[in-house]
Amino acid sequence: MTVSTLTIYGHPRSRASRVYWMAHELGLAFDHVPVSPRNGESRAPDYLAINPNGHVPAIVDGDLVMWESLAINLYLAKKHGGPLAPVTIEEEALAIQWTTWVINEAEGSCTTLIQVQNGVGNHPPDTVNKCKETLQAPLTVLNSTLSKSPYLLGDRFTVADLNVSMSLSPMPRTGFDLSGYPKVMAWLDTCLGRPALQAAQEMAKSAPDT
Ligand SMILES: N[C@@H](CCC(=O)N[C@@H](CS)C(=O)NCC(=O)O)C(=O)O
Repeated sequence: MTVSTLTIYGHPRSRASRVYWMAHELGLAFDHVPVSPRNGESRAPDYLAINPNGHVPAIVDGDLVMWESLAINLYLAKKHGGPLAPVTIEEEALAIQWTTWVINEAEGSCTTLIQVQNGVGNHPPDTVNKCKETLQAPLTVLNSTLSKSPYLLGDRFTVADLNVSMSLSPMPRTGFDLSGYPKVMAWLDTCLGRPALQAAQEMAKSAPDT
């Protein structure tokens, strides 16, 4: 394990799981400070001093205080290198492209589908159909890309795959039929089956529900 000054604030059953996954991929030692998004902890003044948005995750890494899960992952990949990190400026550009793409094109609809599924929020009756319709175009783009190479940047799993697959990870639980996107289905299985994600999910099993 690499000696690290990294502290991750969050709850393993939240978007913090994206950062825990990355830390495990990189073999980083880190301190985990539990901050729940569900019981007011993420809105407490001492946590707002770290992330004024009141969301988890956030990290402190040496002098750097940072929030936004997918940006944190891009930072950690760049800092620690290894196979997940972009090697060239072009790869870095594409990792940023795919990360911003998933946030803008797919994550919102995916999150809404999961909220409807869990009975969270007040969504109009046609919400599910609208979200499913919205997701078709980005899934077509993703499927087409994955028809040309096994991973988003080519032959190896990188931070781009981690960020995009984790953002799309709720999809199978929403009842969305992915069979029309076979490359996406197979790639999601591969990405979400990685041992480092399993390790991050072990943390979730022992975390309190609040
Ligand atoms: N775009 C942010 C979103 C963070 C976010 O919304 N986190 C949720 C938990 S998954 C949260 O903290 N909710 C509690 C709140 O907003 O009070 C990221 O990816 O880090």
